[in-house]
Amino acid sequence: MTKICTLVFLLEGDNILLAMKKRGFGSGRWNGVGGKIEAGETVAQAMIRETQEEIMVTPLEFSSVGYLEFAFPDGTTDMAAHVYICTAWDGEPVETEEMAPRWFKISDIPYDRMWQDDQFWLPQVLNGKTVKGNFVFDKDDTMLSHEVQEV
Ligand code: 8OG
Repeated sequence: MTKICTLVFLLEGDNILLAMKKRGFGSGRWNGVGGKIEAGETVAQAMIRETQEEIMVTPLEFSSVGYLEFAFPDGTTDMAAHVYICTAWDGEPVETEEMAPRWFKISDIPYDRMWQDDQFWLPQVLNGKTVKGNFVFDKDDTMLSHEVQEV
């Protein structure tokens, strides 16, 4: 069984919003905002709901920029993420129990404190490309292989 999620990055000029995940899967890493798509939701509805829940912002203008699969053959559940870029929203990002948001310069993205796969696809996405990716991880969340295609 694969847990299908959303993942969105707010962009404003040369800046990208990342959020520190404070608890659960992926905690201690900077990432976009998102989570599991619930039954009965479209992907976009799930992306909007998760963004409201995690940083109290409502995405207004956004585009779909990728689909990523994360396999954990030795470990827990496989994951997949529909990736979005958001360029207009309602509200100001605020910290919640789940995430602490912070703006970064796109030139200073802290890839060493993010999931290891992000350096292989986020630069393309920020250059306007749409990507498909497949990544394999071990049980300690170390990336074993990566495959990224522009589509
Ligand atoms: O519901 P939960 O917070 O556990 O959802 C996990 C979030 O983490 C979801 O937005 C998808 C995202 N995610 C992974 N793996 C990876 C990854 O390797 N890189 C990035 N950037 N995000 C990931 O599940």
